Amino acid sequence: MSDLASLESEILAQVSAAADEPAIEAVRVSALGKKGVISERMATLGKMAPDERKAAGAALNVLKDKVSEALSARKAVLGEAALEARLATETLDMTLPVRPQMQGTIHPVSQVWEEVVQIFGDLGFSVAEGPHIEDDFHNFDALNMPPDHPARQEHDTFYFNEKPDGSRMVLRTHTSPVQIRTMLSQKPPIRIIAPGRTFRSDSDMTHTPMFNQVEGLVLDETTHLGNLKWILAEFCKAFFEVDEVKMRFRASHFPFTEPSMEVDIQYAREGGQLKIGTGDKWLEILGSGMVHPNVIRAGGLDPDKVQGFAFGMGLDRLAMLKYGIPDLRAFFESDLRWLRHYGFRALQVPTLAGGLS
Ligand code: 2U9
Repeated sequence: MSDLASLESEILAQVSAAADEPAIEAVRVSALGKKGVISERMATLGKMAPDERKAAGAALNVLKDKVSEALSARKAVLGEAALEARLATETLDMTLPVRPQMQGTIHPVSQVWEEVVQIFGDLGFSVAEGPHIEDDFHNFDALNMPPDHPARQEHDTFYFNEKPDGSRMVLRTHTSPVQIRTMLSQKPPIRIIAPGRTFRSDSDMTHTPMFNQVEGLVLDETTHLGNLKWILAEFCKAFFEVDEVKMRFRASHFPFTEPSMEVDIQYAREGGQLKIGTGDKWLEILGSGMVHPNVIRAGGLDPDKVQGFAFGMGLDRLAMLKYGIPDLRAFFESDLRWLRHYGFRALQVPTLAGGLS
């Protein structure tokens, strides 16, 4: 047997004997590595006569290819065997019961928020949003609430520290600044609702320092009180999911509307639950009115050309009424038992046409 042939059978025997990946790698290094036997033979080619070098070089290259192929093949066989061994030990017991998964719920305020957005969306309103931290102009001045207005007092409103110019930012006390911003940035006709968080320094069974409101604003050239009454009636029927609802509009006063009206709906108490749409009791659900000319002017519009109505209601209060939830404070305590009890499985909201979407 030639020298090269015996080297070949020696290396191929080592390859076959390699029992795992490190062993294969060791064979590779000893044969094909920089100081491996084949590489060393290659290094001697330079000293040979040209004819001899040609033949010996070709033979060494053949050997190199054979060894590389043998190494790859052995590696594949070992890899396959290792996988088989792993699969044999790592069995999965498909009969084991699955781990219980915690399922969250939709907060009643989120549910009611979506319901209100859906209903007013069906009525042609779009949703507007704005910052929670506001300046005096958008939260008070523009809404016809002069500096001496009681709502601006320290104990009613959350104020930030004074800025160098002496002004103070506030946590918005209503979502009305959103409508002012919309008036200043869009041309009438305007038909928007502004749902969102609001903040007042207040806390008892029916008041929390943070609460959610939804306000609406419609402005164009001819919008009148009749339109307001129709929109609110359609909203109440869709929201409380009843065919008829009796409403009462009581004269009231808000700085930003003139005339102003508080709106009550009729209800009955049945088995400790409120039943909306029937009965002989009155429940106040919202405030409304025709937008005050001063507010239209502050919004950059001409009150001789533009008119319309606005309304406001508490989203949290709507949730309490519709879903029979007694204490407002519990809404924001993140008590899991409360959330599981009053929360919703998935968002399903009533449409104006009736039914759920
Ligand atoms: C603009 C012009 C007018 C919004 C209005 C009410 C009446 C109202 C309360 C209901 C319960 C607030 O959450 S609550 O305490 N809101 O009674 N809100 S009219 O009037 C506006 C708003 C913006 C530019």
